[in-house]
Amino acid sequence: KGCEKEVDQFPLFSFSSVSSATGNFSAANKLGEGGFGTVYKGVIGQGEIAVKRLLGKSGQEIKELKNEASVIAQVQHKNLVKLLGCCIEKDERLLIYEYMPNKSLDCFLFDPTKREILDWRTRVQIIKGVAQGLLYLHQYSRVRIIHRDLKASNILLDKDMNPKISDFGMARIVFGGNDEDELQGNTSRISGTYGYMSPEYALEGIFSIKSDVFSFGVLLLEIVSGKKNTGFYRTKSLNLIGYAWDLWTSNKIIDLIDSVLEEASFNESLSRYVHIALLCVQERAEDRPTMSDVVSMLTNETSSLL
Ligand code: ACK
Repeated sequence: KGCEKEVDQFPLFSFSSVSSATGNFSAANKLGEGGFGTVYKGVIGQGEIAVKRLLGKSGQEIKELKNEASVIAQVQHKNLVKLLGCCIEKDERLLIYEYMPNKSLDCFLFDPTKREILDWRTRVQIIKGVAQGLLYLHQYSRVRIIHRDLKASNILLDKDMNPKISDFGMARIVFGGNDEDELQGNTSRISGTYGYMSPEYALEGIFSIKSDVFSFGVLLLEIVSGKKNTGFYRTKSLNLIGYAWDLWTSNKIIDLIDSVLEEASFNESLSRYVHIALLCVQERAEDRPTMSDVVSMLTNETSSLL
C-alpha cells in the first residue's frame, strides 16, 4: 500500500491557504525546529493549527514525512496528536495538526520556573495519558505501531494539560504475530534520542514494543524527578549511549523525587510510580512489562507485578 495513497486520505489544504494562515511562514509564527524542518503556528477561521513544514528535500526526509503521515493515518486516540490534513504541492510537503497551546512537556519539566505548575495531580494525568496512548499504538489500533522516539519533547499538552504523543516520523508499523515479544524489527540506521534508548536498540538496532516501554520508563522517571536524563557512558565502540538504568537505580527513591513535589505528595503512589518506571528500564527487554501491564499497574491499586 503506497504512502501517497494514505496521505491522500486526509483533507488536502492548498499551499496558499496554509501560507496565509501562518503569515507566509513568518519567523514570528515559528513554534520550533525538528530534525525534519520547522513547525509554525497558524489560524484558519476560528481554529488554531500547527504546520509541520518539511525543508530538506532529501529522499530520507521525504520518507520520514510520508512515514509519519502513513502511520498517523491509521490511528486515532485522545492521547495522540490529531492530524487535520496535509498539503503536497510542487516542492512543498506540509502536515497540518491541531494546535497544542501548552507546547511540549519538555518546556514545563526542565524549566525551573514552569516546573512548579506541574503539581502531582497534573503529572499523574500526563503519565496515565501517555501510557494509554502508547498502549493504543502497541495493541489497540488496527496495526501495531512502535513509536521509537518517545521523549518529553514529543509529548504535547492541550489547554487542560492532557498529553498527546506526537512525532511519528520514526515510527514503524509491524504486522502479524500475537506474541508481543516477537514483534520486533532490526535496523542498521539507529536514530532516536540517546538516554531514552533501550540498550538493545542503542547497541544493536533491535526495536520492539519493549524498547518503547524502556523509553516510557525513562520519561516516567523524568516526570517524577523533574530531572532530565543525562546519564551517558561509553560503549566498547566508543559511542556514547544513554545509561539511564544505572543512573536511576543507583539513587534512593526519595532522592529522585522532584523537590517541588516533596512535602505535598511523597506518598505511596509516588513511590509506586518509581517502582513501575524501574521495571520498565530493566536492561533485558524480556524482563520489562508490556504497556498493558503498565496501564493496569498505574490504574490498579494492587498488582502482582509490584
Ligand atoms: O517544545 P515545543 O515548544 O513544542 O517545540 C516543538 C516544536 O514545535 C518542534 O516540534 C512544537 N510543536 C510541534 N507540534 C505542535 C503542535 N501541534 N502544537 C503546538 N506546538 C507544536 C513543539
